[in-house]
Amino acid sequence: MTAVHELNLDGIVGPTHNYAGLSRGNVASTAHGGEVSHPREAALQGIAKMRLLMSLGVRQAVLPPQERPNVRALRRLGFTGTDAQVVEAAAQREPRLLAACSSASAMWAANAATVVPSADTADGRVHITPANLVSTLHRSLEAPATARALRAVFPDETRFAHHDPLPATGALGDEGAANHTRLAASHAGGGLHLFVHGRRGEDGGPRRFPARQALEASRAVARLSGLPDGRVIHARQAPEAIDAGAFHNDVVCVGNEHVLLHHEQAFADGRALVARLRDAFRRVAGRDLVVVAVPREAVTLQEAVASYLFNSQLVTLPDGRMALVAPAECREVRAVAGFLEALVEDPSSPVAEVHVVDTRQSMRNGGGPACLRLRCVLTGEEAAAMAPGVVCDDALLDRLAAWVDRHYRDRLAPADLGDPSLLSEGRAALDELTGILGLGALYDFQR
Ligand code: SUG
Repeated sequence: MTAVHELNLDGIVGPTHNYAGLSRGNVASTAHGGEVSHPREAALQGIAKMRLLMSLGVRQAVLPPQERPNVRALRRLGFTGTDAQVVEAAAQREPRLLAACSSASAMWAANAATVVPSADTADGRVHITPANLVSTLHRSLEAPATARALRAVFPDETRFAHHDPLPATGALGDEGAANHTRLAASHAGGGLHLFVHGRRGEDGGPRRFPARQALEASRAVARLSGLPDGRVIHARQAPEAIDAGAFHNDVVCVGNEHVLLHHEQAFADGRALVARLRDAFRRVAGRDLVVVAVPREAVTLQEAVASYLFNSQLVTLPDGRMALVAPAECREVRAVAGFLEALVEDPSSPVAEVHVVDTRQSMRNGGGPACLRLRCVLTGEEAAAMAPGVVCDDALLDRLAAWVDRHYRDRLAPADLGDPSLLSEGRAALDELTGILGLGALYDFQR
């Protein structure tokens, strides 16, 4: 059981999935703020995506949703009384704060943490650093519960090193694996780690939208993970990419093993970066890096952001070829559809297959297929040391789909967030879920 493989930990979409327009710089979140959402459909789309990945031979596990609305956070903001009174008062007096405290944003597991495989770390353990997500209020509330959930999923401290999230300040803004790509000759080989930031400390950065990831945060995560300098490259996101709506690097770039697919305008000084990556990769992996840089003439940044082409999952198939699991929107943006057709037809292309997946409910909040998963490269022994109940097979996905059908609302309008029964419905659902996943008393309300 030593075979090293990729396992995707997908966030289960929570029962309060809604469109509150909370993320400035995320154009989908802003465009769809105030619309009616469909939590049941959203969660089932996530489960269907996991089924597709499993049919491609990729292993899959789940990360449970967080409790929302977050009554503890509302109490910290001065609301008092019973839990129902807290929610009702917040709905009346601070509906924006209630929306932030009700977001199901923990579903985007690519932002949960940075995970560094044991082959690359000084102590031979997998290193896990939960992201502080301080750039937005609603996401900053995730970190403590994410840290707790990851410890429950990877309980064996002899194999998994859990770090605390970085201090919660803008100067150390960290958004997790969405700005981190591991490149390697194969999953089993030693890796080169590309960390991408949008700014240095508080200065610099784009003009229109905020840059979320700080260089100092990326450096700290690399240090905490025990990565030697020779395995790390820090790169700056191009301000124009952020200003076009690429609030995370995984909106303009995806890598897998020895392949890096990126938009030509993803990075500041992109050509020099690619040259550095090629050099370092040859040294670390002993082979050439395959780089597919998509030029603006083929796909503009706006088309990349509208389609989430680069938020596809690039995965290795059991026979060693690669497949791209792309959001359905890629079929609807003509330039992107044409690019993907040419990519699979080109015999020299590293991508053999494209599969499209419907993640529209999540996409309307700016979260594509890759946002919904946290990639973990694990040895067989490490995978076997995970909490067994979260690792997916068809039977678990069937049970989860039935659980969603039983507990989730069909629709949620912004005004529904003030309905205190959403809290009791959510607790009933999560209480049953921890039983299904065998995670014990994970939530405050269970303790
Ligand atoms: O942080 N959207 C998320 C989307 C995260 C996508 N993740 C990656 N690219 N890896 C965000 O902006 C919107 C919530 C709302 O508006 O209701 C939101 O949080």
